[in-house]
Amino acid sequence: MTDRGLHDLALQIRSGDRRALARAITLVESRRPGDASDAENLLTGLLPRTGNACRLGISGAPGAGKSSFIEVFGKHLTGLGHKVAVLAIDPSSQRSGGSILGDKTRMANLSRDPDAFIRASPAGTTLGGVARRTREAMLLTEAAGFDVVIIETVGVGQSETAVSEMVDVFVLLANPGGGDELQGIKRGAMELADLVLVTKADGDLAPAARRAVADYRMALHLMRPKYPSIAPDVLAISSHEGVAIGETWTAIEALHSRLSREGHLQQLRQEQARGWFWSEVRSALTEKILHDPRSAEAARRIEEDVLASRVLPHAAARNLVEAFQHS
Ligand SMILES: Nc1nc2c(ncn2[C@@H]2O[C@H](COP(=O)(O)OP(=O)(O)OP(=O)(O)O)[C@@H](O)[C@H]2O)c(=O)[nH]1
Ligand SMILES: [Mg+2]
Repeated sequence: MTDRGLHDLALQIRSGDRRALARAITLVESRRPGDASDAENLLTGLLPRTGNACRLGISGAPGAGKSSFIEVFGKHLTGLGHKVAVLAIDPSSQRSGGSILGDKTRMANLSRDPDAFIRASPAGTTLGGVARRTREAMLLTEAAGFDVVIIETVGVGQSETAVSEMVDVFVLLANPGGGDELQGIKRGAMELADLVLVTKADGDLAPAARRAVADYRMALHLMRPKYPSIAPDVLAISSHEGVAIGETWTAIEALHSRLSREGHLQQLRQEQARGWFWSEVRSALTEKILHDPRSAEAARRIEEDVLASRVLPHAAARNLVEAFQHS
């Protein structure tokens, strides 16, 4: 893209143009060599305009009610005058076709709302790659003036951890099962949660949802708190009947401003930036090693030794780095 083209794109994004935003995210996601430097220049120029959103992670098992919740929650927020961006990460490529299709119908109202922006990440990429592109897409949405950015992920594999490492507040959605359901929720996901929402608290499921709230409170009570003196809240919600949607935002807003007031937010974002930086250092080094024919050949040999249990991975890594340094 020409300098002029990039400049215009940046201006359009800053004015909140959703089409320009979508184009910019496509640029960030592109694997074409020329696009990488365009994306970097664009992001660098927009960086001073980022960081002002409430960054929310929303996760939960397949079918927990994420899309239904984001639809009504997002509408609630735009009704309050917020601008809401939803970025969906689905790390399992087989599922995403169906899930994205489902989301289009489940988030029909929100996707038509001029104050909302919805984007699903392309499937079939590594989680690390998806995470980088999602972080960068988040920065773009912030530069475009979206003040609530929701990053949605299905609670499978490591995607919850990846999302929790790029947001301010991590919200876990749980089915109203309690008991056995509770066993099914990974402890790791619970430990990441700043807020647990028990979904589908309506009709026949309402009593179960109330019991589940008590179960989750108890379970969270027994866990190591994320912040000393801030206990994660548990609420029962219904997206179908609009129960506790407003309360959910009130709780998130209160937590976000408390984190900000007490300095936790700044510290959290600094730690995230540090983690991001070092993870990029690791991938840049890996890329350099694999681009150098001799090092790549050494890597292949050393990897074979590791697979055959002839060398410890730790020692093998050290050998490879030393071979690369001297190449
Ligand atoms: N009774 C009731 N059912 C709900 C509610 N919210 C969602 N559901 C139902 O639960 C099912 C799953 O809802 P989704 O919103 O698609 O859940 P999801 O977590 O996005 O699912 P995946 O995208 O497949 O991971 C659907 O059949 C919904 O109709 C609710 O508030 N009450
Ligand atoms: Mg969904």
